[in-house]
Amino acid sequence: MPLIQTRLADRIATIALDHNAKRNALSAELIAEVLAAFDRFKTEGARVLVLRAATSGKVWSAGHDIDELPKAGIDPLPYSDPLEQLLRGVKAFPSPVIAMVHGSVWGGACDLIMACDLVVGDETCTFAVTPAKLGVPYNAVGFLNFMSRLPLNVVKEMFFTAEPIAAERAERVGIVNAIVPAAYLEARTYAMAALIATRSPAAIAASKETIRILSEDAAINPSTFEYIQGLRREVYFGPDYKEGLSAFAEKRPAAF
Ligand code: LCV
Repeated sequence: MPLIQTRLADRIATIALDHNAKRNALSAELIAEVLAAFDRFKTEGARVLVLRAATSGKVWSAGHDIDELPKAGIDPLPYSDPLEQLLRGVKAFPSPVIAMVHGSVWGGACDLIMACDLVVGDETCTFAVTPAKLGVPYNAVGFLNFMSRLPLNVVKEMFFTAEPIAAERAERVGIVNAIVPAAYLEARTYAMAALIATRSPAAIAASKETIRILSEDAAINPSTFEYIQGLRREVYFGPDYKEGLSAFAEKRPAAF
């Protein structure tokens, strides 16, 4: 059974996450299907892409598939990680990617939201970043995704508390472009998509890539990078990451 649904109509592509049994966890298998759909839609000339959940359940996506996180002692978010590949795929897709959000968004799925170009949510959407719950040392690019979008104090609140930010505040701090009533979420999202689809795809593709390059331009010298990697290594070799994974597997709160 496919883990996503896809559609292309009026030059608007849709990818719908459809693995509710695992709350649309971003597994390697689901991500491979999404990346293949990106390639297909790029070939078919999609002018805009809507990324959504297939059903209007409580959860948009539960984030990284925790069962696929390496056990302790290995970097849990390497460059080659499927989730990191997905984030790069969204940014590299030549047309705007609009996240349409109903329900809760967790962990790496928040990073996915940050990688999307536009976000439209309804009153049910919430956003929780969870490395501190799992003892995961987040990665530099991931932090930059949040830092280039949100005020630093909001980034720190999200990463230090791991608490969900609800719809009204998510709009106020800038996680989402607009919050609309659930009944109008689809119409509002696809109206925005239809408008974008009438604009110059060449100009938009150049704009999207230019903004990506400028927003990711963070000068850092090799010794600083190695220092950051050392900070992360202490965490994924340490007791917290082990406890975070065990707590999730045993369905109990972590005791750090
Ligand atoms: C695998 C899952 C998951 C899941 N993976 O349903 O950002 S970082 O650094 O932390 C990064 C590493 C990351 O993204 O980590 C993942 C962060 N995600 C979370 O912390 C969310 C974990 N999930 C939950 O808190 C709950 O599942 C939510 C609140 C999303 C939904 O709760 P609900 O009661 O509706 P269940 O918890 O019963 O989950 C249904 C099934 O999906 C699995 C979960 O193990 C369960 O499987 P079983 O039916 O086999 O027990 N599942 C949920 N999330 N991220 N598997």
